[in-house]
Amino acid sequence: MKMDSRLILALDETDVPKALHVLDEVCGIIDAVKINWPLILSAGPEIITTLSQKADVICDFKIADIPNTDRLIIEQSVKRGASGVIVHAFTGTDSLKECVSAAGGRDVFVVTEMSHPGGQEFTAKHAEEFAAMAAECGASGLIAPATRPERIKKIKESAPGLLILSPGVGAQGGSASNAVLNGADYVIVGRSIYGSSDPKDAAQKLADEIKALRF
Ligand code: O7M
Repeated sequence: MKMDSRLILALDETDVPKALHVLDEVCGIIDAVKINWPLILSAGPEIITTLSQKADVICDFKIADIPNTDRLIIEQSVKRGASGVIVHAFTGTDSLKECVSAAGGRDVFVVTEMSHPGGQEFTAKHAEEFAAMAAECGASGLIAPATRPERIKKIKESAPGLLILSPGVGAQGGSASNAVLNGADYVIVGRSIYGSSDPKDAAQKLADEIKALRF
């Protein structure tokens, strides 16, 4: 994945023509597009291939299963054009190692502490362990919460070599600047871009905000 604007679009728009329009508007600005079940269930899995012709696609299936099932999901995602996948960590080392192996060099990003309030109930208690395990298993990066930027710093300390992708900017109350200043390499932004009346302008403003911090 390129590292230019450091902005990843979370395209959770379920109106498929609108989703395609949003991506066309912002694909010159973003570094990648992340897709999740809302768009896949609306558009069908072919959307992975369609979008991969316009941008790097990260399949956010938050995979969390036994190693064999994890492998089957990742193989199907890669076959359709995913350049990265997102997986949960709580399934343990064997599952995570299998995910990295199945991805065959594509990026595997591992969820640590989730950005919503409920993320503090369980995931926060194990986030540093998840991060260290992800590093040990050969993952490319971690998902850490822009809603609690001080936690990004802590999580990064547990796995210094891994990229940090940080969701929770905008609609969930987090700020792109605070996330990046606390160690995020990329921010993941959904509704503040695809829900905007001018997605291109919204994305450009975020990209400019991040660029102004450098470095
Ligand atoms: O900017 P939003 O709030 O509209 O969208 C945020 C996206 O990031 C959305 O696709 C969520 O599913 C995802 N996300 C979180 O919001 N919080 C998390 O802790 C983790 C993710 C995520 O991307 O996990 C990989």
